[in-house]
Amino acid sequence: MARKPKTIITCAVTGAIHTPTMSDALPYTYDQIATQAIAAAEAGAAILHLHARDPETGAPSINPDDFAPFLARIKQATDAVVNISTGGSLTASIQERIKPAVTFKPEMCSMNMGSLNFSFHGLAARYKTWKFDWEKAYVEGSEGNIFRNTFKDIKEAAETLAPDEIKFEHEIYDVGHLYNLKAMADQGHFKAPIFLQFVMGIMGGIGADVENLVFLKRTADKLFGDDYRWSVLAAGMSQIPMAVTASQMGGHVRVGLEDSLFISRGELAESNEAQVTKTRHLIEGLGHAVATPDEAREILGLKGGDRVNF
Ligand code: KMH
Ligand code: ZN
Repeated sequence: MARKPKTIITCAVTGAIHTPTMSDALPYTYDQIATQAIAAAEAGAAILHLHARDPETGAPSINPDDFAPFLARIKQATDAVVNISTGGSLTASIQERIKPAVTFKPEMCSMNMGSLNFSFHGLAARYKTWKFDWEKAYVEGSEGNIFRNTFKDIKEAAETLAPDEIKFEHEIYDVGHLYNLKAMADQGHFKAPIFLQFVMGIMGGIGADVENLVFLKRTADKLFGDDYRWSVLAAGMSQIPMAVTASQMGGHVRVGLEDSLFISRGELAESNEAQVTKTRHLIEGLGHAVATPDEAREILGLKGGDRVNF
């Protein structure tokens, strides 16, 4: 009998949605981001999806200077694949957003495949006081956010990054984004195997449920045949249940405090590592092995950790 393919766990360590008030575990200093990323890798995350933050205030940052300190530490301490976000701001231009990836030339970076309303304003009502001044307006203001990713933006990002041979984590927030990707792949912008991250449960995108996942996967099969690999991230409480579902359907999984602050219903996670460990145990308990970083490199066709610029 053919062996089951291994499951890649990505850990998205801090992101740009949650704020320090929401959980004491959310890392934002260079040391906290490095320490939690390294622990997540040791627990079984083969890929680390990384955003930066201002180390004083915890506000999301896309300044390459805020990435450099933790990238160096992570590289020294782990063999994990580093994936740098190009979606760390809902207001900056695409050229600003890709600067960290252009600077550090990681093995992977995110590539958001369409424009959408992108909101988390509903979270604001849960907090009466805030740790930092910027947080309340940031969270409430997301009610008016459009996350802009036009065809021209995506083309500019793909063309600028093409010489660096970075594998994209294509963020697919809805079924139409698969068609956007197909059109651009047909124009030669992306190399097989393409890597899809089905993003489920963001307000503005598709909801996190099994029927929707089956529809996304069926559509991807129709459009990309054997030329793709896929993973699921579900926002909030659905995170770990949908990750386990994806693994049972032959997909890869993404967890981490970027996408959910919880370890179980109503209980905050102590760390990224805790979410990775729980997910790993569930996946392994159901008979799937978890991929090492080198196995993830093989599955996704990555350039190698020795060809990055950090
Ligand atoms: N925070 C996720 C819902 C990116 O970094 O480019 C989407 C994301 C986007 O990870
Ligand atoms: Zn991200």
